[in-house]
Amino acid sequence: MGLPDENIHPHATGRAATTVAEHQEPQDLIFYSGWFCPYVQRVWIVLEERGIPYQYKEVNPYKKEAHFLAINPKGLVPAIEYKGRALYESLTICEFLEDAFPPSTSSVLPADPFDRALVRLWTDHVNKQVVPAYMRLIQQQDAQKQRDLLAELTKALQTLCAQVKGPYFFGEQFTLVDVALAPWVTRDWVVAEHRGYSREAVGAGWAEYAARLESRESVVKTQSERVHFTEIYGRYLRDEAQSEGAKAIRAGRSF
Ligand SMILES: N[C@@H](CCC(=O)N[C@@H](CS)C(=O)NCC(=O)O)C(=O)O
Repeated sequence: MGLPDENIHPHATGRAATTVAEHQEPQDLIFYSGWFCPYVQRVWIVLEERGIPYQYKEVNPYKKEAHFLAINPKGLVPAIEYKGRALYESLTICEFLEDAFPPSTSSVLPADPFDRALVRLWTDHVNKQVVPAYMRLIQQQDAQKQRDLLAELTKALQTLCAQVKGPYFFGEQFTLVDVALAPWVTRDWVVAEHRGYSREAVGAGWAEYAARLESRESVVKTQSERVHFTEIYGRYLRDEAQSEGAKAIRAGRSF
């Protein structure tokens, strides 16, 4: 029998399903996606923000199918194929899209080199401080360790919160910092419902900033229905904490 992860809902739902349906035609850029994956959503947000033509292909990365391992030897989504060449790692792909499709009307990096560097600096903070704290908080079963991780996550977000210029992180422009963070903001209800997280506890203006990210059109268009996330996260949170899937996650597999 395979891992339960192989049995996740097979395709996007809600607004994301409409977006998938609009991107079935062959294009130079093929986007290998898993509808549920926050790293995938980063790339998807950039594709939608920038209006880049792409063909959507759904992959279940837990199946480790040969055709997909040929695209990404790590077997992780997201991945892309552009004119026959493959690339993976969410932020690397986002940067590639910026370089390969030079900004005409929209861009997720500022024009000024110093500002670009600052955006990369804060994107790194999201990736190295916020995301690991969030992921470990969901997986942790021990109550005291959960409290410690909640404090760690809140602190990492407070550091960001203090820098938000508004309406977006870097001001008027919706940048890679917002892109890198948005998928975890749209999923923070999981830690709010099960781990005591509160947007208000992060600091003044955070709840408003989070709501702004959540309602950004590119974020809305790439979001599936909550019920199907509950199926996935539920097994790490409560009764199924001892399931094979949960053990695999704790053993280092990512989701
Ligand atoms: N660092 C990678 C992480 C990608 C990742 O962990 N994707 C998960 C789904 S959310 C995956 O493909 N997991 C399959 C596995 O662990 O076997 C990125 O930023 O793209």
